[in-house]
Amino acid sequence: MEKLNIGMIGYKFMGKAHSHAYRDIPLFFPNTVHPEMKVICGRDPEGVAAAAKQFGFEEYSTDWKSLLERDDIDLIDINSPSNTHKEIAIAAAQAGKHVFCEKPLALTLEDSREMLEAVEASGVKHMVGFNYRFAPAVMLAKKLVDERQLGTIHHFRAWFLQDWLVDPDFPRVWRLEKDIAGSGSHGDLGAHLIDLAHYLIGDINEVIGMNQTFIKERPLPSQMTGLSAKGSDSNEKGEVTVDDATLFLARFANGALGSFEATRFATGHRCKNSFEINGSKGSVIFDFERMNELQVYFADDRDDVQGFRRVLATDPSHAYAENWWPPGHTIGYEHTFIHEIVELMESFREKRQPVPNFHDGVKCQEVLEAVDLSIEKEQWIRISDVQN
Ligand code: SOE
Repeated sequence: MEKLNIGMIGYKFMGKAHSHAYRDIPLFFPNTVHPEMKVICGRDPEGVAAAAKQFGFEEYSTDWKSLLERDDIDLIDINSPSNTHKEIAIAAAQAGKHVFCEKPLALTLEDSREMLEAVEASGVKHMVGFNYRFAPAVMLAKKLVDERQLGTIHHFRAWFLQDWLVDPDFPRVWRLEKDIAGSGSHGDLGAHLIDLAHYLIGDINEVIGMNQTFIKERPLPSQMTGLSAKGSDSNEKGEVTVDDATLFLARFANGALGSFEATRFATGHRCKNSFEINGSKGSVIFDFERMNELQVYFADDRDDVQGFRRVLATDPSHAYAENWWPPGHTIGYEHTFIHEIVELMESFREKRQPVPNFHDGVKCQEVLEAVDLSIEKEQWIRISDVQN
């Protein structure tokens, strides 16, 4: 079996999710290329040493550049904060390494374009981490749209609701700093919705948005912490420089209308990534909290049984399901990453680019930027205007 040597940068939330996927692939997808977990890299020697041991990497390093000089590393997997993506991805591509980068691809559209240029110039493979595409129920929705089972699409409405910032004492973590994160709910959650919209419905022509930072200052954290940070004991406060919530409307190139809502202030909702598609012949509803299910409505069902049916996407006819458990035995969040990385591994076996790749990352960044511009100018912005 062909093998691919992985060098990973970053070892927190996404580093763990990707590592888990690398470990599961030989067991559940034995016929694809096998990832070899070579080196994991991070700034804190103790933290990264512990992660290497726990995740199963052969070695660890505190110097990401050293990974690029090694002949035994084929792919650089970037899980570090968004402000590091550009430098690492471009350097990796120039060193001839394949690149897998977490979303959002970059802090700005311009940066993402430079990243795309670099990977294209060096001819390496490139992938961006839009993992929700890989939930089998989402892939079923895509199949129904592509087969025109839902007819002409009129509406796409999507919402990604979290509530981890409602407490004003939650510390000003790096995700709330524009210089590091690029944006707040917009690039973190909205980026997933935009990617799903591109995947399921197609290109967006124009957008208009609004946003809000509800709490403008927060106590500074005592260390670099993530989503699971508890209240800070610091008296010193720092400015929140990103959006807490961003909402926007969109017109798709195919005539459909879209509405998008991304927020970290939806009290009671921990990670509700959902969309609904309404077409002339039917509708579908996906809710990540019930990620094994797709609700499906067909307008030509008999009158007396009209209604949404609940389809459990765990049968052999559903994407990736044959590699898992017998029908009805459900899968979880981590499986979206496993499927995503199977796509990456398959791209090596089939000698093609994986999807979604940096082209999709740039497309997403175009919409993110157009929405920001529309908020600044208080007007509709055409995507073609930010493309030029
Ligand atoms: C945190 O807001 C987060 O973990 C995102 O960074 C992920 O991309 C999303 O999947 C869930 O929420």
